[in-house]
This record gives sequence, structure tokens and C-alpha cells, in this order.
Amino acid sequence: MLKKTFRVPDMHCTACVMRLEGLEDDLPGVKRVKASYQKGQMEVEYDEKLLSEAQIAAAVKRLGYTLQSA
Ligand SMILES: [Cu+2]
Repeated sequence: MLKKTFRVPDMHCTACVMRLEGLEDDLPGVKRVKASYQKGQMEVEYDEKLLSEAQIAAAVKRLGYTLQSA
């Protein structure tokens, strides 16, 4: 299990946070997502055997946001 913090500069309200934290249920391999639009960051705890960073970035992109390395 890995825990990584990413920058998501295009989050701007709690609705964005809710959408991104929804990945916790929608993306297999993700254990926990903690997002903060004030910080423009999201912390993802995930199983690196099931999921790559690129797959997380793609899922975030599908929601309309940009994932960057912190
Ligand atoms: Cu928003």
C-alpha cells in the first residue's frame, strides 16, 4: 500500500472534493482519498499492485481535473 500526495490545481470547491473523493468507491485499488481544495492537493492511499499512478491520473482526468506530482 502506498500513500502519495498529488497536486490538483483545478479543484475549487467542496463539490470538486466530493467528486475526487468518490474515486475511493469507483476506482478499484484505491483505499482512501483525502482532497483539499484550499490546498489544491489530494492524498491517495492505494494498492500499487492493482493500480499505477498513471491510472489514477487518467481517472482524475475523466472527472475533469489534472493530477500533478506534488
Ligand atoms: Cu468545484
